[in-house]
Amino acid sequence: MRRKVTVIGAGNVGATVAQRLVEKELADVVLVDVIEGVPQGKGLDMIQSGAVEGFDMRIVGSNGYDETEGSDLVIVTAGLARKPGMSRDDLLRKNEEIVAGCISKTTRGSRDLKVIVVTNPLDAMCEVVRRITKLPKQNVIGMAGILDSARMRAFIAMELGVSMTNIHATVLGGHGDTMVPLPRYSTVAGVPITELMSPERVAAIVKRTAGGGAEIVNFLKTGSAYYAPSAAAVEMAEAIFNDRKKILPCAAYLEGEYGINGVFVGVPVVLGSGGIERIIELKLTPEESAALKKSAASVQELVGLLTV
Ligand code: A3D
Repeated sequence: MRRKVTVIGAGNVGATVAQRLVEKELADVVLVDVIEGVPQGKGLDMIQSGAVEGFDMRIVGSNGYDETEGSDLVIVTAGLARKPGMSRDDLLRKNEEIVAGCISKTTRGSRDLKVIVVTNPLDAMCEVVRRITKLPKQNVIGMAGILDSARMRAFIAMELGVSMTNIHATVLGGHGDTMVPLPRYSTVAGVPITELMSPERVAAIVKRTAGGGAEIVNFLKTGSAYYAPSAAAVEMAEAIFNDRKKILPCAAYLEGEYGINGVFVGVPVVLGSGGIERIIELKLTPEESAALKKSAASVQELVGLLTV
């Protein structure tokens, strides 16, 4: 049976997510955006790329939601980027309105719908989706940790001159300044990086990881990263569709895990056909645990400003 993914937002992340989904033949895609012509044009362009790339997936571009009926998965990338003069709270309100508006129209006819959230501020937008859709908590999953740990893996590989595929990196917490990269749980072929490089180099990699998004924005000036973010979202989709039970860092709604309650925070989860099938609780040092709780508190503060 063909699977259907609705990608809301046909901007940089959304369009690249759609492209990766069809190139991997994971699902047919409905690409939705408010800008007239953009999802239609990008969708048609992508269909034509199938003649060269060798896929026959269906891609429908739309400014409405009729075509999204019966989706298996929705990936939410619609939103505004922060503009000069716009406060974090203004951005929160604007994107809350956009995400709430979009997601309420996409659940029609969908059984056991899963939603992957990408729009920032990520952890708060996951809560918007949970509240509006009333889906079980395991069906609402935020993309951030895979991206943050992919950045850390890339920086470790650059430092040590080894393949990124041999590196595992663990980053917990909210997506933002308070994220918690964990060098103790970051390994090269099973060996913790703390045994392979000096504390100063480890600290430099942790710092660069936490500023990884801003580093790219500083280069691009008018946009933010989308190649790695889209790859991360599609890894999640693949884990769900193929019931891979992959252990991936994702934003999950915690109810007591890590001593945190009622908020989305990035933690390692088992991702399979049931969505978040399990949350893995790592043993943390008191300092790591305090950093994670601080990160959760900053998410909670934003959630307190939501109006939905
Ligand atoms: P961009 O290229 O601007 O695309 C956003 C798209 O959303 C645009 O095409 C808009 O027209 C569209 N849009 C706006 N309002 C609506 C609406 N009501 N309905 C449908 N479409 C709408 O941005 P982008 O693709 O680079 O980023 C998208 C979002 O993802 C932003 O909020 C980013 O901050 C976020 N993002 C998060 C991460 C994480 O790691 C969590 C990484 C990268 C991007």
